[in-house]
Amino acid sequence: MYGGGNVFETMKATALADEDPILLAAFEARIDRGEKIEPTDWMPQLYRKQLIRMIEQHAHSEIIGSLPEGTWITRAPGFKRKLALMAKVQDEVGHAQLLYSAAETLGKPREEMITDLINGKSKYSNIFNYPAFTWADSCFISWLVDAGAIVNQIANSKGSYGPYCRALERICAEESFHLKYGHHCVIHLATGTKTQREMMQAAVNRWWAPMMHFFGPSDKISVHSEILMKWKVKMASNDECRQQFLDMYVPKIWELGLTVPDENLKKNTVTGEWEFTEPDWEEFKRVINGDGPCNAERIAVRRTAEERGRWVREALLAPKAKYVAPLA
Ligand code: FAQ
Repeated sequence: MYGGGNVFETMKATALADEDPILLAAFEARIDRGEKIEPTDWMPQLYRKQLIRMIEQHAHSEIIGSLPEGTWITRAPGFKRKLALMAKVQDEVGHAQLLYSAAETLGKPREEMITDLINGKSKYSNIFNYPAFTWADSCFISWLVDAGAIVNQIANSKGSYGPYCRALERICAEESFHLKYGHHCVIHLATGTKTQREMMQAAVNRWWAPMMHFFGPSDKISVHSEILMKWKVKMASNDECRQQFLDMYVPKIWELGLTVPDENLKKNTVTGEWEFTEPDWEEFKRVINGDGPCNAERIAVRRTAEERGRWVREALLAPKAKYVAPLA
């Protein structure tokens, strides 16, 4: 049972009332059989709208997500770390390109998506609105934020919309390298000098709350989960992903001698579920609605990049310039 409750029911009823019931039933039967829906297939407007919203937000998250780590490329400790981080950041931007292409198959032009991002109309992941103060913050992102992203994306790559699933498969393959790189960086710090260990612990302390928010609001209050899961766009709920992440990574964090800043965090041996302090959903709402520590900075950087790249886009789209022979 998801928290969208009445809001969701009203939205769904209004949006689906105009659809042809026979086409809708055939569409849902295809989804139930596990078939992929392709761009030229019939789909309800609500499916299209939800997919555009989710894929677009995902694309923005990749592109904005490259910023906190991107600032560490020149300061990463040593040539190998610089190279690896540069490749990772480049991959993240590439993921955004794949996702924008997948969203475009649903009819929203890329330019419009970018405009919505830089005008603050579209959301992107909460977690990239926090500052990466130290090298350890960058390592946390590379290991644990990528880990969280993989949990969600592996599940959704088995979903119903062909272009999104194919993009996710490729993205997950690359993210798994990021995860190994990030884990290696964290192991190095967590098993290093006292200063390195303290720096890593401070990063875990700073990033834990945003990481718990990362999987989205609890199922009780999630708005879109019900319809997205019914139509197999989301293959695991927000709480299921959060639980899977805790199950896979808390033991690994503890194994490194690091602690998690939540005294209520423990696995209930009877239910097998992790128990934790309820995340602060008011802070989450503030951050995703533009009022986090770095929202303004992130959008400003993106806006500048758009403006600086304008001449390249215009040159590529301009009719071929006339060749003028150089003077003899
Ligand atoms: N941040 O009803 P729900 C990455 C919004 S990729 C911001 O539960 P839904 C790679 C939600 O949009 C990370 N907003 O929503 C990387 C909705 O607002 P709306 C991104 C959030 O869609 C790693 C409202 O709250 N991954 O990290 C968040 O069913 C390292 C109600 O929520 C994806 O995008 C949030 N965390 O579930 C890059 C995966 N959570 O639109 C660089 C695909 C919720 O009504 C470095 N997306 N909201 O105004 C999804 O799986 C889903 O969209 C969820 C949210 C699970 C994120």
